[in-house]
Amino acid sequence: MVRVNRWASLLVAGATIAAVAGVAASAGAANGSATLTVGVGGDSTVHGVTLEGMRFDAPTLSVHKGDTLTFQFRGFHTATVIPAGINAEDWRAQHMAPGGDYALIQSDSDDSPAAFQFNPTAIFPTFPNCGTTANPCAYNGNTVVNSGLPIQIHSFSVTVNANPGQSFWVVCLLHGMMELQVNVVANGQSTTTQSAIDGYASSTQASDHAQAAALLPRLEKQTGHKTKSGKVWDAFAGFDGNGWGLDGMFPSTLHIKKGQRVQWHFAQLTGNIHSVTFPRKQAISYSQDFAGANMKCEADPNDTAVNAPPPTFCSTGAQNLEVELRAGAIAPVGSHKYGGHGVRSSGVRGADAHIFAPYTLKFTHTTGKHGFRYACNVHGGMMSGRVIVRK
Ligand SMILES: [Cu+2]
Repeated sequence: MVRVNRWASLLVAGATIAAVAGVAASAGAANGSATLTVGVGGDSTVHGVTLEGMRFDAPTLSVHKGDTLTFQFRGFHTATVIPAGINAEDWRAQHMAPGGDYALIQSDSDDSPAAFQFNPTAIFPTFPNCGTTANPCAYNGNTVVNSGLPIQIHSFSVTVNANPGQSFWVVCLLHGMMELQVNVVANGQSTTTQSAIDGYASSTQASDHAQAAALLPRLEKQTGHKTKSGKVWDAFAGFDGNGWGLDGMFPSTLHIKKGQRVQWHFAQLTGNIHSVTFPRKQAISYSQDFAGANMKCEADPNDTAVNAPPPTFCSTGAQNLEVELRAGAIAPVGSHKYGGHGVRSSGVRGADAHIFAPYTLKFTHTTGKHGFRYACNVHGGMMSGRVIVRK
C-alpha cells in the first residue's frame, strides 16, 4: 500500500482521478447487460506482518456478451485481459519471460550507468482514454486490454464483447499467481451474480487470514541444517500461499555464531518477488526505485527530468517516459561474506523474476544486541529482518 500511495503522490499531481462510484455504465444498463465488480488484491496485517492479497477476488466467472467487469484495485496490481483461447500460464510463458513484450522489468542499456526500467507496455494502460465505470474499455477477445498499474485510477472497467463460447483470462503482470478465468455464455444461460462474487471474496479472505496466522509461528522458529562446511541456518524472504503472501523476513530475528552461514530461500515465492539486502537502509533506498522515484524522459545524450503533467509526463510525448530502476535494486550485489560493511544483496528473486535459487551469506563479524539489519528492495522497510551474530 505504501507503494501505491507513493506512486499516487508522485504521479497524480493534480490529474483527474477517475470516478470510482460503483455504478454500471449507462449503455450497459439500457440493454439489460450487467456489471460485476471484482476486488483485486488487498493488504491486511496478521500479527504485525503484512498479508498481501494476491487474488482476483472472484470464482471463475460466467458472463454474457455485453456485460462489464469492474476491477477494484486494493493494492499494487494490474488487471490485464489477455486474448481468448490461450490460458494464463501459456500466455505468461510467451509474453512475460525476460525480454518478453509484457515482462515487468526490462534493461535500460542506452543510459549509463546501465540500469533497468519498468516496461511501459506493462505499467501503463493499453488505452488511456477508457476504463472508467462511465466509459469502459472494450474487449473483443482478440487483443490484450491492460489496465496498467493503478497510478491515477482506483478501478478499471472493461466491457466483454467476446462471443458466447469464448473463454479468456485476466492476469496481474506483477504477481504470477493472480489470474481469473471468464467464460462468455449464451444469452439463455445464467451468469455469475455479484452476491456469489462477494461471498467468494469474504470466505477466501477469512481462510487466507487463518492460513497465514497458522503459518507464522512455524516460520518464526529458527531451523538449520548441517553441511560439510559447517552449520547453515535457513531463512525465508517472504512466504506465499495460494492467493496471498506474507511480506516478512522469517524468522524475523536470526541468532547465529560468528563464521556461520544463513541461507535465504526463495522457492516458496509462487506469486511475489523479494530481495535480501544488507544494510536495511540501502534496501529502503532501492525500494524508492520500485515506487517510481526515478522517472525520466528519454533524450540524447542525457535523459531529462519529467517536464509535463500526467498522463504525458514528457514534453516530447509519453512514449519517452522511463521509470528507471538502479541496477543494484534488481541485480545481486557483493560477495557471499558479510561483516557489517558495504552492500550485500541477493537481487530480486521469486515468481516473476524467474529466479528461485537460495541466497547464502557467511557472517564474519559479531554484532551487538541489535544485529545486522536487512530488508527487501521491493517492499522496503516494512519487510525487515535482523541477524544477531555472537562469538
Ligand atoms: Cu519484498
